[in-house]
Amino acid sequence: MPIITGAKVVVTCPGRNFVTLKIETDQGLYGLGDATLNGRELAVASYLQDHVIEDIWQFLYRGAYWRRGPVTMSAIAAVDTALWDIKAKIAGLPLYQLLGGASRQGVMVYGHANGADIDATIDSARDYQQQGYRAIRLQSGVPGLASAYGVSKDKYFYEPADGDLPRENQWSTERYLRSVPELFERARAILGDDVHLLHDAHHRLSPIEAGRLGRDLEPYRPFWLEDPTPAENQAGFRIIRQHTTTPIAVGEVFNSIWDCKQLIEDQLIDYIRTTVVHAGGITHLRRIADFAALHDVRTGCHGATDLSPVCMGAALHFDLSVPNFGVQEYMRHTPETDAVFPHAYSFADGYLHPGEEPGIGVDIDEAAAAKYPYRRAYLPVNRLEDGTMFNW
Ligand code: CS2
Ligand code: MG
Repeated sequence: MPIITGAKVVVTCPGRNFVTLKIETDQGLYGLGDATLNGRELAVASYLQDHVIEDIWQFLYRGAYWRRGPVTMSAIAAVDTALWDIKAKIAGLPLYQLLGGASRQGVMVYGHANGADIDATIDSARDYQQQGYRAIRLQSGVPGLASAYGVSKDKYFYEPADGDLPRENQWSTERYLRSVPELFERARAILGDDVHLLHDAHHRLSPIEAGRLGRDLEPYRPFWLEDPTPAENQAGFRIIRQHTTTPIAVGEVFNSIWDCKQLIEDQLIDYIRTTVVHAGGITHLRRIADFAALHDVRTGCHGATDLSPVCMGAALHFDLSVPNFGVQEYMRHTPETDAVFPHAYSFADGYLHPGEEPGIGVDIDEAAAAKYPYRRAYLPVNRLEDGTMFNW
């Protein structure tokens, strides 16, 4: 068996910041793990460089006095993913084979259609449909609001962390709740019945407002309504459930099974969005998925651009293997990012496949990474129209 000889942290910014852990062995084999935490990249880099040197998940999790939290769990995830990568490379198998083999032929992904208004959003969705996507997320600008989170200026590439200091967006729940049902009504009429339509509320609603939105969207049969309300108060989701049959997805900001225990146990959600990097790696994500399966909850891993190709590769092996897979988010990375992280995964007919290379099938070109030094970038914050700091 190869012996671990070292670990290094690569921080690079090919258009956006990524933190990657590389664990090296005495036999030239190495494993990679994504450790990117959007807007807090250097905190995880420091955690890895200064505190994490061991290789066992339980030791890292249970041995730490300050357990959980996004920084700790992203660091543990990077170690865990890199070790799975090494193990699969030693076995000479793509990682999904070590996870029990493929449960399906491909991983259904959803793309991001967005636009300044409803027409532009539907145009963008048609474009995705023509490219073969079977599931599409719809986000549109809200009439009367200058900007909206999740709506890109670029047709394909969207980067929410765009300011050296946090940008401020304006928010109006009333305007938003009026505009989304209209978007879905028109989209369903134009795009037809054979495409899954998704929407992300980005934690902007109270439970009762979310219940109303879910109910208003029911005639258009959304695949899911994501992050309707902040999930610190897990019991709040009961109110949403009492008012709508629209499926609910949550969890991109969760980092442990404890964050979703009640939501899953009480069947208050339909999709759990935790993913490899922010939820403790493959090892912990499998535990969450198994727990979810017992309660009829399916997976729907977060896959925005701040989840590096290393995370995407690992997530695809996980997705291919878990029985209760639902969908995988797929926001394409820029050509610069793809060049830093050459990968075996590929898209065809609405599905991604992780490829057959041993390990997770994603590499890092360290010389290319070195050309892009870290640049500070923050996610925006929200204020209501009267300037109140938005509370939800
Ligand atoms: C979004 C992301 O992809 C999503 O569902 O919620 O844009 C998310 O806000 C960013 O990944 C935050 O880092
Ligand atoms: Mg989201």
